[in-house]
Amino acid sequence: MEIVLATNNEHKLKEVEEICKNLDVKFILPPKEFNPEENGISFEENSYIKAKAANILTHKYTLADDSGLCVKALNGAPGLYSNRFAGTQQEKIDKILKLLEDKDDRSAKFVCVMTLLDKEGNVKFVAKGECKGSIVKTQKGVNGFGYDPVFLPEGKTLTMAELSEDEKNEISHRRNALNQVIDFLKTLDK
Ligand code: ITT
Repeated sequence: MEIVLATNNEHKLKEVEEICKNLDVKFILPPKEFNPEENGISFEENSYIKAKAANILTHKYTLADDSGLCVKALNGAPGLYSNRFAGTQQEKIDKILKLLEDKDDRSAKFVCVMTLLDKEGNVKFVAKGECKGSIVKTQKGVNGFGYDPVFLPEGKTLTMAELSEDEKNEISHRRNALNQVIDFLKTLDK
């Protein structure tokens, strides 16, 4: 089965491909015109906007991933705006660390909402995955992407960016959402 992964983020593609490597699914990226305006007010809405935009261009099964980091002491920010929180990724990380400087409660979670559309653009499945943890005081690690260097997953002693690719993919919000999508895809085979 061929599925368009409605993203411009190559890290997401790599993680999704790795998690699904034993399945009979080939992920392809949308054409370069894919540039949806993510103007929804929830992960669910933005996930649908991305999936629909890619489906209109390709008329194929489409999967979108809208994700972000939600920090409790910041009332859930950057959340939906994780990618637009500041300029470079380093500036985004610096901004989080600065905002949390005097905060005792550093709990946070990564959220991922995946939307699967069929060829006709109908919603077939929506899944939400989370990964709970906290924000460390000093960034560590170079693996993964985004906010991984400042995120300490619950029960771990290493940041997400210090974990190996496989270790991240075992516990991530993306893994969690994708497991549900995979279970759904298996029901289509029957
Ligand atoms: P697409 O919209 O093209 O899929 P994007 O990177 O803009 O790519 P989002 O709108 O979903 O994706 O924004 C998610 C941001 O949240 C992303 O740019 C990262 O900064 C952060 N993020 C999401 N998943 C993450 C992960 O696994 N590790 C670290 N940061 C993550």
